[in-house]
Amino acid sequence: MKLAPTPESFNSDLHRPRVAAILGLSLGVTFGICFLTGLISHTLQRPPSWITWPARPAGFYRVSQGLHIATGTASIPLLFAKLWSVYPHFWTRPVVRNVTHFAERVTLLPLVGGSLFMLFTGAINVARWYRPMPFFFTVAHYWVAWITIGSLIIHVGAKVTTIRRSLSRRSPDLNEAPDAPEDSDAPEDSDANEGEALVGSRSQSAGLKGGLGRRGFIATAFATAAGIVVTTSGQTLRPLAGIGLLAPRLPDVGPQGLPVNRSAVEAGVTEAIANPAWQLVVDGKVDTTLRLTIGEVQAMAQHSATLPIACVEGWSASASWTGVRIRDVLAAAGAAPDAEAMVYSVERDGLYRQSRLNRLQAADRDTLLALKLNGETLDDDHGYPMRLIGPNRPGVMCTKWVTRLEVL
Ligand SMILES: Nc1nc2c(c(=O)[nH]1)N[C@H]1C(S)=C(S)[C@@H](COP(=O)(O)O)O[C@H]1N2
Ligand SMILES: [Mo]
Repeated sequence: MKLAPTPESFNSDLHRPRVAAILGLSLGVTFGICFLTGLISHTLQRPPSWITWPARPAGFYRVSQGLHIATGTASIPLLFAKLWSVYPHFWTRPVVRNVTHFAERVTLLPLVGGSLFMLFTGAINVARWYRPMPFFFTVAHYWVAWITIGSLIIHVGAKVTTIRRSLSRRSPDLNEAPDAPEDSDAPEDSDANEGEALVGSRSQSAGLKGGLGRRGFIATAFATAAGIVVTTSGQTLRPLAGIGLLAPRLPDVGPQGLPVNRSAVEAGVTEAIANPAWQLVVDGKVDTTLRLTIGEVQAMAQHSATLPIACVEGWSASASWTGVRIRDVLAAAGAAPDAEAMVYSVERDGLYRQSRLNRLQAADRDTLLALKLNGETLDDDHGYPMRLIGPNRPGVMCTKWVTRLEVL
């Protein structure tokens, strides 16, 4: 009698390489999209010197970040299903078989650890539960993403033969036991005891050959992924708001029908924005430093644009904004037409009290210092007396309670 289990002691169909390959392939797709959209979000917020993001298409960030959150969310049940499918490999002996096997095994720690870290920190950030993170979310989430994707690439490289073989329908190794060495005899087909009908229908069932257990397991993982994506997408797709059971925020709940991340009270700006002596200062590389009252800003040419606020945390909502064009304000101060600018809030601390406008964003016709939201004066919580809004701009960069533009 064996004292320790071997991968072969776990003879459930759920541990077949084909199950792992199908789940792994789906995870490859969701992780891939999540990584790329994550890079987009990161470089939009902290562009390296060689990237000047265009301001168009206006809704690009909204779609990209929506995909980021959706694929990250979908990955959670897929990852747990995949881990369940492959955990018998834990008992593989010898621990290391050859160089490829060694590379594959060594990268499992950063791969599994990194994946769990990414999905957990992403999920709690969306839920705005920051306490379990004694580190700065964006920095950690960014660097661990590289580690995770790096080990994923090595993992797929090491597994490519197994993946291809277990996915090809006609392969004689289709029913290979978990972790059976490549040249060993595959154990008997356990589908045999499932009756003629199933065996007969085998060749037609394209994706998920054989046992109902396997098929049901994969279907459950996909259904769970789809289910939580659909019930959280209400935070960005209005038609789904009605079933947004798990959506942390809904697009039309909040003052003036828009959600708020940080209220005027939380930001500690209530006194400053109620001060009748409020000024918008335009300085830096200008001909004349401007100090404009709210009335003077209101007296400038007003423009309206329908633009979304797209928060990094996945919710987004579209609204009509009215105010002055940034480019008009910069021109009035005599700034160069291709000027860049920093935008500052009256808020004293807080990570989002300032943001940068690159030359394309600053020059765009729809980049506004908005005074109105859907035709009404901005609510205090939406940035009264004025807030930055612009096309293809992450929510965190739509600075509220703007009091200064510094031309760079
Ligand atoms: N000054 C300031 N502006 C800010 C923030 C902030 O904390 N302080 N939060 C940002 C974030 S994270 C988002 S998503 C949007 C939310 O905009 P809303 O409250 O108008 O919906 O405002 C942005 N502007
Ligand atoms: Mo945000």
